[in-house]
Amino acid sequence: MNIAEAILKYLKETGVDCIFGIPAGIIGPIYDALIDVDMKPIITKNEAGAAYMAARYASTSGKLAVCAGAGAVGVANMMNGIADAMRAKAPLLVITGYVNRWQIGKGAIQEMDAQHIVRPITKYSNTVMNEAEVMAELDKAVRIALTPPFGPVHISVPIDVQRMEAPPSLPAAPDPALLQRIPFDPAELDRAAALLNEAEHGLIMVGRGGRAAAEEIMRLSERLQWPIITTPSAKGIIPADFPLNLGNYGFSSTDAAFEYVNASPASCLLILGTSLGEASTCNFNEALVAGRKVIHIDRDGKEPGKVFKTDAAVVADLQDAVPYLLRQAQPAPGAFKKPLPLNEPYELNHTGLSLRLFLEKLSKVMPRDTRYVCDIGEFTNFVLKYLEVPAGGDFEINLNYGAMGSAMAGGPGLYLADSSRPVAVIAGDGSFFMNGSEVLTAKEYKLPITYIIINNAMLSYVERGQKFLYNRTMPDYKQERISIADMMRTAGIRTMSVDRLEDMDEIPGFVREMAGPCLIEVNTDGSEPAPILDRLKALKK
Ligand SMILES: Cc1ncc(C[n+]2csc(CCOP(=O)(O)OP(=O)(O)O)c2C)c(N)n1
Ligand SMILES: [Mg+2]
Repeated sequence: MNIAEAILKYLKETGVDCIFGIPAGIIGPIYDALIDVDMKPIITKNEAGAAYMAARYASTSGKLAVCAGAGAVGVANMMNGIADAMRAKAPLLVITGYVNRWQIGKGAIQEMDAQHIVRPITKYSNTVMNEAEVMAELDKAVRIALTPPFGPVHISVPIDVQRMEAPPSLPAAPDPALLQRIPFDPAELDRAAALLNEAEHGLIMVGRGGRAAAEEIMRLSERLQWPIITTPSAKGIIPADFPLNLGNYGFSSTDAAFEYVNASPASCLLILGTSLGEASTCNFNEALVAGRKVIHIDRDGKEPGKVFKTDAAVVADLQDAVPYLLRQAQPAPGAFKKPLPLNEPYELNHTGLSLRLFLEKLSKVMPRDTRYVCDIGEFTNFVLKYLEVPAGGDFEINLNYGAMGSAMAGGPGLYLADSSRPVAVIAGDGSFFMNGSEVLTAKEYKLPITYIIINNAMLSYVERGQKFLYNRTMPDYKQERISIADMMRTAGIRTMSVDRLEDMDEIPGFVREMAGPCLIEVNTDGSEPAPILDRLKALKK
């Protein structure tokens, strides 16, 4: 067995079931060895797509995702996806090939120092020159990726090393469940419980870390009668119709969430599983915590206290911490009354199709258990505020990194990690033109993903943003309208167009029994004012 084969054998034993990437000469032995193992190669159209797919695969499942490509040209294309995985705390292993050891320094084709280029956006990055050390280095990198806080790791292996005979004994594959256990301090949790019981009114803020303990969080919310607000990354964790869910807070808050944070008697804030990034805090606005006792529980010890001062900081897994609090929490005497609807009524203040009304209707025409993956653009503000994700569904976005095109390419990653529920990508025309070629990867592998493309024929976020910030814009942000549905139809993708809300009634039939991806083009004229002021005001600060 050569080293390339040994690497794949080890990964297979670790539970890896697919590898994302594009082959190249210097990673050839690994792609050759892939033919003989039971692991699905996902050959994307661009390594950027491979890295985003792997990032979404890992960020939604917590499973190790693997991306393999050329050390120079391949890893340069992967950069955005690796950085995305870093901000999403997603366990991603990047394996790149390097030139032969004897060629180093001579100017070989595709010679580039990938190790140091990706170092700041990984938890670990190394080039393994000594064949005796490859497997131990691989094992070390994988364990680092799978130890909370998860993150991307990289190893680079010269092509001649990949071809050499592997040592007879290989490291034992890690047990991810064991690596993920976090011991917690019950005394800190007791302090947190005391603070909960002292406060008459309170508020629970749930971040993406809450995904693992959603049921228990809802039981705690019911026991205390404290409403829940969710960060953009946690959208979909608590069903929209849960009687204590006030919806999204931070970037494009619902009106109800904003109101409760800014004008409620809540004297205690329980923060669960969020890094409190700019997008979750209205640009680190103290309004969230002002005059309140603050409890922050996260499994990443760097988070509690990083942004806001805490009265109790607990480093623990929410699956342990929330049931513990639930056992100690006193039931509330009164009942919280959720204000409905969560947002001010719609007013016609634009021409063309309303994106708000489209999104308010979307979850009623899509399968209830759809997992939405949202890209980055002005439409994102509408999605966060107005899309309601019902019980059984889910939502995924990486707003902390905020890369356009991340969901266009990332959608297949979600489906490959868990094919039990449908996946729908929501993206703009700009995001489509950036990474839309990965729709064809979904076609190649017959992945039944619904791409919902909001086509306003412009980069609306920059068009509106530049106008707001600098009082002028340039015509180049607007583009001649191109029918994305026509383009994709030529490539053999099933498409439909939505020009009026009534067209949406065809969606249930259109997305039934899919044998591959389909695309719904939503044509708007971009004139509807978006709830975008938070982000723009933050840029002005
Ligand atoms: C990779 C990347 N480049 C640039 C940006 C800055 N940016 C944010 S949104 C946006 C425009 C997005 O256009 P589109 O997808 O059409 O959505 P719209 O804003 O029109 O709703 C740009 C350029 C970014 N976030 N990511
Ligand atoms: Mg656009």
